[in-house]
Amino acid sequence: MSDIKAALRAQAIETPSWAYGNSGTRFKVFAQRGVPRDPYEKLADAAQVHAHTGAAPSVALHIPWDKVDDYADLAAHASNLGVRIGAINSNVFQDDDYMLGSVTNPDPRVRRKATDHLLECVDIMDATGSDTLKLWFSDGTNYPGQDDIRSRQDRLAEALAEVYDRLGDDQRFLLEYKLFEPAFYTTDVPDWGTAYAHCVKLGPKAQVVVDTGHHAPGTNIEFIVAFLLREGKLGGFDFNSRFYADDDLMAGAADPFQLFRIMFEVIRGGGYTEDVAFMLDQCHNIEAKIPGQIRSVMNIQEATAKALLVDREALSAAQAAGDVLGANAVFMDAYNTDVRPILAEVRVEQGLDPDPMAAYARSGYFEKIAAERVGGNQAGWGA
Ligand code: LRH
Ligand code: MN
Ligand code: MN
Repeated sequence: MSDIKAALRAQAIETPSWAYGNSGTRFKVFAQRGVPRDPYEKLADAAQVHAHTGAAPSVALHIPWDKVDDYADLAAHASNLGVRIGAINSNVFQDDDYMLGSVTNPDPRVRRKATDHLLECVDIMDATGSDTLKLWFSDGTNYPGQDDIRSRQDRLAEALAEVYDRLGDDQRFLLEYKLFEPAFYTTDVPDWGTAYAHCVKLGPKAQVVVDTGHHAPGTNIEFIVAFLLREGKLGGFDFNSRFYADDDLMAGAADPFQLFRIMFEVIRGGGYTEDVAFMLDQCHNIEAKIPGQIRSVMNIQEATAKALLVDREALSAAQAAGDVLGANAVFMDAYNTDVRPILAEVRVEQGLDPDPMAAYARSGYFEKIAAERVGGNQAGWGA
């Protein structure tokens, strides 16, 4: 049990700056009280999640949503708040120029502009001390014949190679795939196989990131995790949950069993190290944002605790014996364990409140930001 507690104490879950801003769907962005007015305030909110969970020490930025004049100053601000800057997420999807694609656009001028943005993100990594660049491309086509599928792969490869060459020794990029949206016919990086093939060609500093909301319904995500880990190509996760498409709901809310199965494969595959980044990529459209992040962190901790509880020896023995029901029972025993008491103990041992949700609610932080931040409604999807 002490091993499990140590493993839980070591877990770090990165929260995204954009989770703290107003968000919504294309139908409506609902403004909430107290939302941050700038990246500095987003970091302050993220620091609250870390203060109450002890498990969210880094914050992902999204550029240009989090554009500031002085990134070193932003990193110093993070450090004063007890957190640090995590992955830098590029954004080549919100500019009129990108209507027909960014790095895969048929127009070389647009491709240059997009690649320059990615290179600028590496500059921001240098300035903030971030070691991870996250690349997601909305590129694709809507109609058969619209553009040449294969040429678009060539253009993608060319841009990725340029960014790869710009990375420092201790930096890496994670290539994110997504089945569809905003493109509806072809997507240039639609699946893990496409991302994997590009990353293999580039080398060890290119890895795949699995956003749990980016697959066709019914996809066995834990298989993808097992496969990528076995190949040394799993760089991290964008955790969120979904009922239909890329819903960006709280991790572990829609399918906690799937999250457990994923965490089991991470642990089984030797990926429970700082080399595999656990990041949240969520929007809190109707729920309060800071508690929404706290709940998500706790859901991941619970799935992790259950995965750590799997009796691996008993499981291997049952598997070797071909004992189908026995193996499944070992697995389910772990999943059906109530791990909330162990996690509460771990928190108390770390000097934290055993109940982060209640501790945050009692802290008065929300009342303070609601009074102070009048007029704050930008950030993320609401920008
Ligand atoms: C794309 C995505 C990607 C973006 C984020 C805001 O759907 O998952 O990670 O950067 O959403
Ligand atoms: Mn994502
Ligand atoms: Mn997404």
